[in-house]
Amino acid sequence: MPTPTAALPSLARSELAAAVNAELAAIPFIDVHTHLFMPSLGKLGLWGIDELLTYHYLAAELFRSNPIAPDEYWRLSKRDQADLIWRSLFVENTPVSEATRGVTAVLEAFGLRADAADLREARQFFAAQEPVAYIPKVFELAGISEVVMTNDPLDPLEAPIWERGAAPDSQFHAVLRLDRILNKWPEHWPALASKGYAVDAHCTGSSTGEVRRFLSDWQARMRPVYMAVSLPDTFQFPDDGVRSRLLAEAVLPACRSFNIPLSLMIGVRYQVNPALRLAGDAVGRADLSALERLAAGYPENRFLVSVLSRENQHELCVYARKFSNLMPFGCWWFLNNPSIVEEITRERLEMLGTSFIPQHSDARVLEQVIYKWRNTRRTLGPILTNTYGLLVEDGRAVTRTEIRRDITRLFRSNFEQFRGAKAH
Ligand code: FIX
Ligand code: ZN
Repeated sequence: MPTPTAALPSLARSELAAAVNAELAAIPFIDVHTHLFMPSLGKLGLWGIDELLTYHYLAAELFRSNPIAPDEYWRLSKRDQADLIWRSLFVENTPVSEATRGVTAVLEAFGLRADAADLREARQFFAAQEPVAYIPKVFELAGISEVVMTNDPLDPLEAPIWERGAAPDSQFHAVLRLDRILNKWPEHWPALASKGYAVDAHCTGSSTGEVRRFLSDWQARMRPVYMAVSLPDTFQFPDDGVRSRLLAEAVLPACRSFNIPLSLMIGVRYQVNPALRLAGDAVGRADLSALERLAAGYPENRFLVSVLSRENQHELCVYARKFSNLMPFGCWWFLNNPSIVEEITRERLEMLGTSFIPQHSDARVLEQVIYKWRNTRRTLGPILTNTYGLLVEDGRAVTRTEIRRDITRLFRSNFEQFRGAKAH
């Protein structure tokens, strides 16, 4: 963190861009949603060129530029998948998409050739990295101080590591992810029952109380900074289904007792093309009146909210103006492209001032934070400069200290305050 300085003189309009970009570069951000894993979670953590190239965003793009059938692609080794993607999207075609250009930005950040005909040099470099020493270097290149993970207590690979005792890491904050419980109860209630929680197929009787006990056990184990769930575009609340009952009787009371927010990521159309596996999800406009009823009905709860449909963004801003227990965050997934990030961020600044969280990376592979945060800074610079320029034009001077305060609020303290009590 830059050392605090006394208030600096007001800036001329011509000085704003340099001040904004310097403060964006100097302030380490908190990445409030990723799929990265702390070192003690072992091989769950993905890094290196083959993982970067086989990211599900790039797999989806491959099938548009190469005739290979998905089933045939999935039968290839990870190395062969990466070679095919490199050849198809980076050699035979120009890597102009957000996700392909991102890989070139990572290579450039490490001084590696982004126009190589093959992956020999890149593989040699990444194979020589030692993860624990490497992570701080990657975070420094990305300009982030810490990331928030996605941790699934019912994941058969991850849960046992936590149950054996995973060493915490101050740069990786845990999150209790609830998709299997809230969205797929029929498939997953037996896993809870097998662990001694008295739940049943229809979530009746002691089930919601037992889910609350399960959440309590995992809160003690993980010390999560929030709980989270991804929700379909069809999400309704309340309805007469299991998810509404679990939210009302287990999850929301648990969040209140732990003093942590619930993150709602709304608007996914799951597996519209199952052949693409993780790349098979799409987007749908959601009915955000469900969010209105949650925010109004549970004023003691705090909700981090990201919506996947561009068409839902403006109404999310309006709801955030009505309910201060809503915190819009990020330009999620298919929205994390400069053309859309600009639209969303400008309307948030216009309607919410600096009381929102502009971005998260959603990184699944460690080095992705390098390009995702470079892109955020590159997109945010002109937007903030323009915002301050309008303010100067309308008669209010701006100082460097104020710009530093605002960027710190947007990318650090909004989250730190909204998450509530510090993780133990
Ligand atoms: O639900 C989520 O956390 C989504 O971000 C992921 O499921 C999605 O695959 C993703 O990585 C988007 O960027
Ligand atoms: Zn995610």
